[in-house]
Amino acid sequence: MNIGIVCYPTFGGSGVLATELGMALADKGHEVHFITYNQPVRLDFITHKLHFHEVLLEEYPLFEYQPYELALSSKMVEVVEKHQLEVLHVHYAIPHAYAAYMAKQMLKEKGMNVKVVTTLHGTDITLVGSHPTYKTAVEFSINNSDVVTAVSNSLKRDTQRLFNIKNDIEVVYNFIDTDKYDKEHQKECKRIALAEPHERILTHVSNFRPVKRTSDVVKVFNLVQKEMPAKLLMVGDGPDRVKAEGLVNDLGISDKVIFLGNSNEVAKILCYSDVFLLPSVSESFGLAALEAMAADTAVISTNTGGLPEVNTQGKTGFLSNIGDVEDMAKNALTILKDDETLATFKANAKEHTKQFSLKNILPVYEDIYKSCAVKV
Ligand code: GMT
Repeated sequence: MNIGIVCYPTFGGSGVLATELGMALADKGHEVHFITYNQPVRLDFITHKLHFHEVLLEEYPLFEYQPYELALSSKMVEVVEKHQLEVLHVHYAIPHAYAAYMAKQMLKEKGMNVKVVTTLHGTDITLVGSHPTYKTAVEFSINNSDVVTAVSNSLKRDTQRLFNIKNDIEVVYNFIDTDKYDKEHQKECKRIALAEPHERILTHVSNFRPVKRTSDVVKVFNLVQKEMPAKLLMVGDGPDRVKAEGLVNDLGISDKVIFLGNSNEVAKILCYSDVFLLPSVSESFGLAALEAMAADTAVISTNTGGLPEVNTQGKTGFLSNIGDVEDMAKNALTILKDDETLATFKANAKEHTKQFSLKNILPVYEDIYKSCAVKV
């Protein structure tokens, strides 16, 4: 099929998922066209079946805000026409679903019928989308998509609670290319570069937005390192990074915490990890936790949103109430206390990722594209 994928090209989970999906579809022989303002960060190769169309913005002194939706919908029309796309799969409702609706209307005038699949990822519903500034347009775009998917049951429920939704929402879990993580593990894991052999390694990967509660990551680690030798790897960048670095300094643990910034090598970094910390205030799925689990890492998370659908209490890790850093630290220590317990949690985490494998989820999206493409 000829499929257009619209996403944020950044390190955020929705962009990562959309990019991995596009690359996997191209591997299976589909013609995939990414339409966005930059080359997606994880798009590390362009094959003859994988294309990138840049949405260019014209600077004009009158505009205090650039009208991105206009540029995006015009680009969508151009690419659909030129490459005969059957489906536009938009990831993250704002403004992608709205722009896709406009593109669809413009294409109708030209006698073309493109289908719009909207995947809801989380903050587009729970934080930003339901805000009165955007709510009307987001609700409209969801109700006017041909197919709507959500990345967890929790997000489906949130969407139905926060909006007046008239169409069905299909839950399609985020996925992981488990083979990629197996390959990373087969390569020599240079753990010694980051920690002494007797030290446990805890990791956090995020966009360092307030929703991730990165101060709690530092607080949990601080309690853990008081009980056992340990290091903390902080991967990613964002508004709260400076605050987290400040807290690390104040607690006098700078020699034990390494800030690595944004990275394209998450799989490689995770091969060092024993426990992954995700104390978010809201998380519709927690793709970062799934990636950690695929790299044999147990998860300490909050019990919010879709996290209980990914992390299983007492098996792949533990879940605590938001802000309960003492409980999170206690649980981390339970996992890390001896090699045998740690090995069991790591193995369970890895095993659990099988149900979220690319092999299982990719055909679900392919079926969605096929079924909506035949609808008139
Ligand atoms: O985590 C973020 O803030 C980024 C955001 C995004 O859309 O890029 O992540 C959301 O989508 C991810 C992929 O589906 C989910 O794994 C995250 O849980 C979700 N984030 C939140 O709900 C806060």
